[in-house]
Amino acid sequence: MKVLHITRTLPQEMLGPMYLSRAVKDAGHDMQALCLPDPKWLSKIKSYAPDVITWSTMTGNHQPIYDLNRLLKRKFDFFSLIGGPHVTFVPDAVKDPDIDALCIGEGEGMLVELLDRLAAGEEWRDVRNVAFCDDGEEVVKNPLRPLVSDLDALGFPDRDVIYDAQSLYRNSPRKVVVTQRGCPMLCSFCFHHAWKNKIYGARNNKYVRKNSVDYVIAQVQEMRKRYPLDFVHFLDDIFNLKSDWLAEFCERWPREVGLPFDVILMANMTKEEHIAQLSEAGCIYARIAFEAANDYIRNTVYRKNTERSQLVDASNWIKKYGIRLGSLNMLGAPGGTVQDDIATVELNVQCKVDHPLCSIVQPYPEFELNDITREMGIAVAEYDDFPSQFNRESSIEVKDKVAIENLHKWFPILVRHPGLLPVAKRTLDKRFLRSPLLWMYMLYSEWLVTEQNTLYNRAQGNRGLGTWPAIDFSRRVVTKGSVRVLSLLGAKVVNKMATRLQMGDERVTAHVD
Ligand code: B12
Ligand code: SF4
Repeated sequence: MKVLHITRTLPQEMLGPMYLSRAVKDAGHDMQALCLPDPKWLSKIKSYAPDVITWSTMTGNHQPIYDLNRLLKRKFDFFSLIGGPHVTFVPDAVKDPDIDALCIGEGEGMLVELLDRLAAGEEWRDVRNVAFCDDGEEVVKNPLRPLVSDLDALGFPDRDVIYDAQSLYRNSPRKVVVTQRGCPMLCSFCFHHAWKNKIYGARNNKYVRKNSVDYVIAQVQEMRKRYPLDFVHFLDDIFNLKSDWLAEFCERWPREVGLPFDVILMANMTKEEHIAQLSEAGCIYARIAFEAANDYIRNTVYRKNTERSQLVDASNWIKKYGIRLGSLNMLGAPGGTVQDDIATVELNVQCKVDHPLCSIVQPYPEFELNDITREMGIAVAEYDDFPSQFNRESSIEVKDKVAIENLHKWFPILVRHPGLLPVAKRTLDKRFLRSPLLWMYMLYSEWLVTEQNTLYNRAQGNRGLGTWPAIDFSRRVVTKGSVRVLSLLGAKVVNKMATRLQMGDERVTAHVD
C-alpha cells in the first residue's frame, strides 16, 4: 500500500510520522510525506496516487486538516486516516463522512495492521486502536493494543520520509531526537495524565518508557553518517528522569558521539550531580518548567508538585556549571490574577533566567485543567474555538484578561530588563496597545533566538559574518518580515484563484498558503 502523510512545514521536524514510516516500510508498504505549503502539492498527490492519506492532529490545527481532507476527497480516491492527540481526545471528528477512520493513541502497530487488511481487501473495522463512524452518529472506538513496551524494538525513525519532502530539515545541522515515551507526572495542563489514565488506563510502570543508551547513541551515529549533524535537541519531556540512565549517557556521549546538545529537565528530580554530568557531556542549554511562582497555582491548579526552592536550586546549579538557562512559564491560570503572573516574572528575575519562554494557558480537551475551567464556568465553549497558536491570547475568561495578555508580550523583556516593570505596569490594562506590544514581543523573541543561535554557532564551531548577532538578527527580521508580507499578498491571490475554481472554503486556502 502507498501511504502519504500530509503536514504543514512546522518549526521543528516531526518525529511521529518518522516512527510511523519506519513501521510501515519495515512491513513492506511504502510511505511518503508532503510538507505544505508546496506549490506542486496537487500534482504530487496525483502522481504518487496514495491508497491512504494520513494526518496528525493537535488541538488548534485540527480544523484546517479536516477541511483540507474534505477538499482532497472531492478530487482523489483514498482512505483517509487521522491520528495524534486531538482526535485521540476528541474522536467525534470521525462523524465527518470524509474521514474514514481515526487512530486512537500510539499508531505504529495499528497502521501496519490496517494497511495489511486494506491490501488484502479484508475488513478493517475491528483493528485495535481504530475509531470509525458509519452512520454519521455513533462513533465506534475499538479496544487499544498495549502500549509499545520496548521502544528500541521500534527501530530508528525513518527520517527520509520527512527529509525527502522538506529539505530544510535534512540540511539543518541541528536535529531532534527523543529517548522516551510517557511521563510519571500528573500536570493538569499537559496531555500525559489524560493519555495515561483516560485513554490507556495504564500505570507508570507501563506508561513511562525509555530507550537504552545503546539505542540513542547508535541512532545519532547513524544520523551523522547520513545527514549534516552538528547539534542534537533532545525533545524528552524530562531528560533527567532516571539518574542511572543519565549517568551512563553522560559518561558515554562525549566519547562515542561528542556533539553539543540541549535538554529539558524537571526541577523536582534535579540534583547538582545531574547538572555536573550534563555539563561535562556537552550540554549547553537546559530548560526548566517554572510555570508559575504562586505555590497554589503551580502545585494545586497545575499539579506541578515542585517546590519553589527546587526551581531556585536547579536554576542556580545550571548557571553555576555554565549552561544557558531557559524557563517555561504559563500565564492566565484559572483563578489567578495579573499579580500572580507578575510574581512569575519576578521568580524568573531571581533565577537569572537567560531565555524566558512564556505561553498563555490553554485547557485542551480532556486535560484536567479543562475540567477545572468547566467547573468554574470559564471553559472554551467548543473545542474548535482553540487558537491555532498558544502564545497570543487566552481562550478562557480569566480575571484581568487584557492585562495578562499584555503582560505576556512584556514577559521576556521584563525578565531580562526588570527595571522596565514600572513602565510595563502602566500599559497592562490598555487594550489598544495589544498590537504594538505584540510587535515588540515578536522582535524581542527574535533577539532571544539570535542569542540562542550565537550559543549554538559557538558550540558547533561556526564562524563568519553570518554568525554575528547583529547580522543574524537583521537577516532573521528582514526574511520573516518579507515572508509575512508575501504570504499575505499570496493568500489574496490564492483566495481569488480558489474562489474562481470554486474550491470553496477560504480557511482552507489560507492554511494551504
Ligand atoms: C515536539 C512537539 C511539538 C513540535 C513538533 C510537532 C510535531 N508534530 O511533531 C512543535 C514545536 C512544532 C509543536 C507545536 C505544537 N504543539 Co506540540 N508537542 C511536541 C511534543 C513535545 C513531542 C511530540 C513528539 O514528537 N512526540 C513523539 C512522537 C513519536 O509521538 P507523536 O507525535 O505523539 O506520535 C505518535 C502518536 O500520537 C500517534 N500518531 C500521531 N499522529 C498520527 C497520525 C496517524 C495517521 C496515526 C496512525 C498515528 C499518529 O502515533 C505516533 C507514534 O506512536 C508533544 C508532547 C509529547 N511529549 O508528545 C507536544 C504536543 C503534541 N503539542 C501540543 C500542542 C497543543 C501543540 C500546538 C498545537 C500548540 C499551539 N497551539 O501552537 C502546536 C501545533 C503545531 C501544529 N501546527 O501541528 C500538545 C497536543 C495536545 C492536543 N490536545 O492536541 C502536546 C501533547 C503537548 C501538551 N500540551 O500536552 N509541538
Ligand atoms: S512534567 Fe512536563 S511532560 Fe510531564 S506531565 Fe508535567 S508538563 Fe507534562
